[in-house]
Amino acid sequence: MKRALVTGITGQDGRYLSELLASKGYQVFGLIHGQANPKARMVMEENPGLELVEGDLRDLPSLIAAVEQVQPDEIYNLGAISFVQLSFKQAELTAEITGLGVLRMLEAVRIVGGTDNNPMRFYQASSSEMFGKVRETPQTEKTPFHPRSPYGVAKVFGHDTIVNYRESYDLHASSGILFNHESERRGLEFVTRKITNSLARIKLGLQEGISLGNLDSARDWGFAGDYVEAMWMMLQQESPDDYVIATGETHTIREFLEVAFRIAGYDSWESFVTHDSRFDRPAEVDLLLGDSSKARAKLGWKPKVNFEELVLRMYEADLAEETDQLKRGRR
Ligand code: GDR
Repeated sequence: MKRALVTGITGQDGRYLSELLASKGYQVFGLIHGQANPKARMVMEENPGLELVEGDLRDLPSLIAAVEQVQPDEIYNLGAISFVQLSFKQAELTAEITGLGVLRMLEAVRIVGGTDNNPMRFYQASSSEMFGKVRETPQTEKTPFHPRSPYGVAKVFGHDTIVNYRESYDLHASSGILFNHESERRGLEFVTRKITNSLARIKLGLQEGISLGNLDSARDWGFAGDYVEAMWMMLQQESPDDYVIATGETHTIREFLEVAFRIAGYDSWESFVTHDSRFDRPAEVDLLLGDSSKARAKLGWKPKVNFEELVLRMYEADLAEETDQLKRGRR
């Protein structure tokens, strides 16, 4: 039975990935910090075979102990402060966890090691935010980075550290440069879920409108469930490498609003949306569009859920959830 250690197990991707790995027969271990982490119970209920291990990406000894205890075949480093806007307010903490956390995990792997015949394989969650003020469109593995937030800067540090450890110590360490990936499990602070959840509440008469920031930025949005498959595929390769994971389609926030409101049965969205400068960012990433030809050719990966289907499934899940809460008198 293969053993996988996943950091960020309570996040959207950690939850999809642990289900995928369990379905493939892995014993999955989730790194978790904090004694009374409220999300621990949720992930245990979703994935009863999961085992939780104490550890904190800020604390190398705890990571060494976790890797030593679990002896994983594969490590997926998904743990991060992942909300770009928050990273402007907590820049140092973001560098500490999203950036240095990668270095610490790699050090733990290097120190504990695997056997020569079975070295531990490492996946790093790199991000399209690294492209920031994009130098070319579409973006590929070769496009230079120009991050626009403390989060993006920290991810570039993590990404470069993966390359350096791969070259220095011959580690089987791969990076997935994942473009935005969403689902009904997305946190409510991210724009897609904020829109679908607010829209469901508007439909049920629980909310009047939505306050948003910049509507003109464009993102290459895919479905998170498809993207965790790419993570696993990368670690099944003979050699480690970096891969862009994206749909190859880009849409503005406006277009997301248009599709979502149309699905919900409205003719237009404009009268429901107001601008709130609190959601504007000091520096913005205007346009992301990924070219995932390498992953498609080498891994045989391709996205299964398209943009419209993604918006629909998120809206329907939010409508069902809000309706249920309403019936139970919780709204
Ligand atoms: P992003 O995702 O920053 O691309 O990073 P997010 O959904 O937060 O923002 C997308 C775009 O929407 C604009 N926007 C708003 N964003 C939020 N959150 N709230 C608003 O009210 C709002 N109004 C407009 C933003 O300015 C931005 O242009 C995500 C994260 O998951 C990262 O961790 C990950 O690495 C990248 O995707 C790929």
